[in-house]
Amino acid sequence: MPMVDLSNCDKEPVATPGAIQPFGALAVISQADFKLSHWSTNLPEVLFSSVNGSDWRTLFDGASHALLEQAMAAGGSAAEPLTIRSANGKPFQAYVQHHGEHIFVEIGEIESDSTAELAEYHKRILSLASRFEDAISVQDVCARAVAPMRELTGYDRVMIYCFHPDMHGEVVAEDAAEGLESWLGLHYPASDIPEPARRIFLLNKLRVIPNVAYDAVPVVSATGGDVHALDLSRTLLRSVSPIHIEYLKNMQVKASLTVSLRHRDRLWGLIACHHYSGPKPASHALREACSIVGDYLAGAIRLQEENEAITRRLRWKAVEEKLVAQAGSGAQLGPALGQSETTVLELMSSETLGAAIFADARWTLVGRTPSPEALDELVSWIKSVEPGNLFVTDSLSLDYPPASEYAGIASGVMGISIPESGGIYILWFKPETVQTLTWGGNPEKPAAAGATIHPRKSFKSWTQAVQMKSLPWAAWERESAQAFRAAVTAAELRRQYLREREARAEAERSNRIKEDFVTVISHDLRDPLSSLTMNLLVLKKILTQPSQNVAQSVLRSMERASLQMQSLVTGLLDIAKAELGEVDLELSRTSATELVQECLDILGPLASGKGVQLAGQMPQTELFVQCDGKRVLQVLSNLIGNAVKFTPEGGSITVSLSETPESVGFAVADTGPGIESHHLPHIFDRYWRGATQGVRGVGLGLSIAKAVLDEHGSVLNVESVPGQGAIFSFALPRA
Ligand code: BLA
Repeated sequence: MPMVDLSNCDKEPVATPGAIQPFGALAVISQADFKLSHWSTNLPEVLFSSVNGSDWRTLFDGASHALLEQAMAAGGSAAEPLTIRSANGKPFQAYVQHHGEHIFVEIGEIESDSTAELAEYHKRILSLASRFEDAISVQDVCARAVAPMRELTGYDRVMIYCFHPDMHGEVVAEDAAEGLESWLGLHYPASDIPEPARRIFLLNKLRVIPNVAYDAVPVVSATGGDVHALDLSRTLLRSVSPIHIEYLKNMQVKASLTVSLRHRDRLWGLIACHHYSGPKPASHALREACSIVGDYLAGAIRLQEENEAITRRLRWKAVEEKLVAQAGSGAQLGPALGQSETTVLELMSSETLGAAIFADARWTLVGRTPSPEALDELVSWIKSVEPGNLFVTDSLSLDYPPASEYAGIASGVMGISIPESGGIYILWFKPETVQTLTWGGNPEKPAAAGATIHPRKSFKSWTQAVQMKSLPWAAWERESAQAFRAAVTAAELRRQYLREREARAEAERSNRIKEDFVTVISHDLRDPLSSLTMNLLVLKKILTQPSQNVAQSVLRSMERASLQMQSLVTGLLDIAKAELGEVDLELSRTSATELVQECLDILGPLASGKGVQLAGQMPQTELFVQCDGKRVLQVLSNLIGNAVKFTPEGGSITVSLSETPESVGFAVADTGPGIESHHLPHIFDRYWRGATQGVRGVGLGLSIAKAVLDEHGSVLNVESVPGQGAIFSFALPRA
């Protein structure tokens, strides 16, 4: 059997059937000219008077003209019927109402003693309403309503039918005559009550079908116009769509009365009353009573919903407050929200079994979640499909197939993003819940005969497994997520502000320390050191006698020590100044070739003294760079000095220059022991000495070299293969 397109149900002309049910007659008067524009073909027969042209007055007696005119002028409302008489004096009830360009006059038999009936209903309504007072839930309210409602109306079955967010419905309460099979808990697809029918329930609270097996009475137009243009949605008599009649007949229903339960412009559900034992008229008093019960019930449901919402809101607000306090306690955001006493999981319903927080570039996971790698991919997909800050689905793998791998963990996902705070994501997960909905009849199989759609014949329940789907996210869960998003955004902004303030204070503190350090070295240490060195030199000059040889040697050693100290102090000062940004480079066009040559000249003797070969490798043409020559010389001689220190006898050191269009590269390569890779990150630390004990001053020299190159906007690179040597290199811009 081909699948039937159920969206066709939405195309049924429900509001404009061009016919009425036969429990009354209809006269439609044009607002423009007060002429009769349409009437139901049973009108003459009901009134025992013929329709003559377009003058509606000919239908009624003189006294009724005034009554009707008054009602028409007043705008009309169908609430209270007027008693009018036909031209030959027979009394009728008439309901007059305006809608669009028309005035609708619905005419019916006079009912006996409506007032007494209504008084009786009134008592029952009050007692029914008082039962709602101590109800504890929506479910409870509905359960309390059905039996009194059945007693009051006398129908064989009274159900409360509630619409789910996708507009499919469920029977949430039921009271039925003995012997009837229960439909409580059954689900029905949205197409059973198409959208146009639902829309009418927002305008017209009541729908009465006193006899399902009726013959529709056509409506005709005085001008021969299209009767299907006439909107009958506000009338009581509007004829029922044949599809729905067939549906009711399939259900063995002989008469029905339906009352809408609405919250302003939202159709919450219906009270559906079925009668199986035969046709059942609904008097004016009964309709009024049902309408009032509908109002009470809708109000009581709303109250419960609001109570539930308030309770939930209070709970989640308390959770939110705790979470924000935890987040503000200084710990990182992820652990604060996911690994503390209260976690983000508690913001959602108990079906939410996992949550993941992405903050500070890492995931913190709570409960059952996909892996961090899967989460990275999921988030980038969400970013590509949802530009907003909230993403919600209860069937993730439908749009995102990779998620079918972890449907058992995350078929439902709700996510919030807080891009303002450095890209924070919080996701919540609901597992796949293979829901077994018990449908009243197979919703996908209405019998299709030819091009016409017919409703199902079988109402045997069957279960439908909805796979790869989680339980839906409730409106309050979205609300909770969004409120939490706002709270975290505010808290994060505040944290960022505090963090920045702290960092600023820290930077100021460390600068002050460096400044103090520079002052101490430059004055308090350097001055006495200089004077010491000077005095040593003087002493050396005075002590010239051979007997003073011992003293001489002591002096020489003191001199070496003091010179070394002085160079150390100068070095420290250089670094401190460089870090404070106080080095004034004297940039000029300098010959790189000459710089290297100079270094080779200075350090050549040192190298050959150690039995190490020192050689230059430079292009023929002289290369020029933009730099502070004195300082770069310091750097180069430092690097070469180190190389000499580390290279064992017989080894070699090569100082080379290379060129690119923009820069000149300097490299000092040695054949020493090299540097272990795990030492590489530390060699620029100030006092690092490497594994080779006893060789002094290396660390400081390299830090200075690095600082000087930093100032030049250059970087000191090092490569080394342990056992084969090391290469230090840097580049300077060409001049
Ligand atoms: C109308 N269908 C309705 C109404 C109800 C239901 C309550 C409105 C009642 C009324 O107008 O009197 C359905 N009734 C139910 C259900 C239960 C119940 C689910 O008691 C459960 C216990 N119907 C179909 C299909 C189509 C369809 C497949 O099953 C479409 C092709 C159409 N239903 C349909 C139409 C109406 C309707 C067109 C409007 C009838 C009208 O107002 O003219």
